[in-house]
Parts: sequence; C-alpha cells; structure tokens
Amino acid sequence: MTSLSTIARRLSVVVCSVLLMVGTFFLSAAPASAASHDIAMGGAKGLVFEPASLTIASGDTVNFAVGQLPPHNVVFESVPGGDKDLAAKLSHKGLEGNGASFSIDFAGAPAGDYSFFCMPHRGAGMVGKITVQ
Ligand SMILES: [Cu+2]
Repeated sequence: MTSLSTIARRLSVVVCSVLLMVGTFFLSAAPASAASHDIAMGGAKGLVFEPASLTIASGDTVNFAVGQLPPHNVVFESVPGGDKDLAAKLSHKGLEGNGASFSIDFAGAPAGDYSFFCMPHRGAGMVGKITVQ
C-alpha cells in the first residue's frame, strides 16, 4: 500500500514540473512592448507616405498599405551605420497594387534614422523616414 508521504512526494514532483513548464513559457514569450504602426503608401495628398516620418522602438513592426495611385514599394537607402545588408533586408522592392499590404519587422534594428523612398515616385517626393529610438 502506498503511503501518504510517497503520494505527497510524487505530487510535489508533478507540481514542480508544471511550474517549470509555465515559467519557461513566460520566459520565451515575446516582449509585450512591441508595437505595430501603419504607413499608407499614397494618401489623401497623393504621392506621399502618410505619415512621412514616424518614431518607433526597436522590435516594432511597421505595416505598409497601398493607398492612392499605386503601384508603390519601399526601398531603404540610408540606415544607421550605412549597413547595406540591413537596408536590403528591410526593403520591400516588389511593386504593390490596390489592396496590397506588407509588414516590415524592426526586430534587432539599431537606433537611428532609416530613410526610404518609393522607387516609381521618388521624383515626385514620395520619401519617408523612420526613427528607431
Ligand atoms: Cu509610390
């Protein structure tokens, strides 16, 4: 016959295991502070990004949605430290039409200014800047 103390010992092992699993889950969960922001590509004023400048935190996401006068894209030309690989990684060079949207993830992005433009409409002044704090 199993004694009460054996049952208590087995129960404590189970409780500890559950606590460990729950604790691991919370440690691995993404930080709750990551925010998402919206930029329209082509707004009420025509060939512009709205807003044309935006301040975010590292780890935030920026959602770009096609607005007026497509097609549009987002090409980063100047990023902190002149990191060409980072600029290429963040860029969305594919031209997007009506109803399209995409997100750019600034996870691990160093602080500083990120300037970008829309390739077809750069000459019309369709440029923007994201500042990572
Ligand atoms: Cu454009």
